[in-house]
Amino acid sequence: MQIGIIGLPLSGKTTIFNALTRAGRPTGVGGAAKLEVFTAAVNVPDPRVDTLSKMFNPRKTIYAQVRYSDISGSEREISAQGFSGQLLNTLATMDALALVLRAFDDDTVPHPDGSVDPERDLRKLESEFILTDLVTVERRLEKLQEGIKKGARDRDLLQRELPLFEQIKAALEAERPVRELDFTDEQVRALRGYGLITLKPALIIVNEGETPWPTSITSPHKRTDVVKMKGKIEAELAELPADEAAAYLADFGIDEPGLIKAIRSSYKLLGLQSFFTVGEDEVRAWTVRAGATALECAGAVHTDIMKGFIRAETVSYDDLTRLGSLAAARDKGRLRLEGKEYVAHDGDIMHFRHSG
Ligand SMILES: Nc1nc2c(ncn2[C@@H]2O[C@H](COP(=O)(O)OP(=O)(O)OP(=O)(O)O)[C@@H](O)[C@H]2O)c(=O)[nH]1
Ligand SMILES: [Mg+2]
Repeated sequence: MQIGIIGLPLSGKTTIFNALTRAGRPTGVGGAAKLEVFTAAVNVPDPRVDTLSKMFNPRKTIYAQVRYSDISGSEREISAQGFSGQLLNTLATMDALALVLRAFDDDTVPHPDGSVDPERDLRKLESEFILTDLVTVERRLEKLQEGIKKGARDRDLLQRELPLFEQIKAALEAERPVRELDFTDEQVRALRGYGLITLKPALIIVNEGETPWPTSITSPHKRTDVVKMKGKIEAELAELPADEAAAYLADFGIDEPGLIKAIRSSYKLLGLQSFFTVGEDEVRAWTVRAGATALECAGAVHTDIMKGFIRAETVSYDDLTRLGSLAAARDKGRLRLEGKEYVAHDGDIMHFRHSG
């Protein structure tokens, strides 16, 4: 899972990136001359993995990972001339976007728009994204119409795509991001290659600085979420060992580190869940889409396991931790043998029996 951090100049993108990844990148540059992307991977904190690791005492404990990219130098493009192909290509590779909004007042940090106004900044960002998508969609519509007129060989397919892109165009013209529309699976597949920015789930990060900033920004849609962070403080705390940092949170009025809030929210936005594999060698978290079948889970581990799939020995996290061991879970009949079509639950512990 890769999340692109984007926002207006000096909104605190790099500060938030540091708070999320402990990357310690220099901040406060403002208006980098060219597009630069820094990516860092972080372990997804999951107390269930910690508990399983204590239980099995494995040689290795492997957490799921999320990658964040600090996309800097995009501001001129956001503010003015439209997006470059390079920026569009970068955004296209992201699974979701984190939009950082400045909601801190600080005389030492110049404000390009004169005052702090996260609502205005969000509208500005969204309308730039919408305009960019509109260009993409209009270009596609022209191609579709041309292909249909010329009697192209895939004419039927083009005919089916036409109303889809017309619907999207109408939404964009009404200033609605594409993520707010509902699509069938087939439509989602059809849209995949176009890199529509406003189709990507959006995690809005309100960077509220040291004091809470009242804001009316809410999550209007299932593919949008809002998280508040105290960027500067959290970036500083990220430099400390985890237990020390935890001790300071309450002092700063932080109920939960942004790192955890952002990751939880990203899983929800992207419709993801976890399952675990356990053993003496390794306890490991895996990420799959919510509603994944046992066969898809097997595929996440290895394609060979998927191909030779026989059964998935499955026990829920709650049952396993309540009963204390796999043997006890088996005795109590809580360790089930599931087939390919079984729909995995978040937190299932799975062991795949396979041939080959
Ligand atoms: N007081 C305060 N200052 C902050 C906060 N977050 C960021 N800043 C400051 O704002 C300035 C810009 O922060 P950056 O994280 O570099 O912002 P950016 O969006 O990455 O900036 P560019 O990439 O240069 O456009 C720095 O001086 C930060 O220390 C905050 O929560 N409170
Ligand atoms: Mg920056």
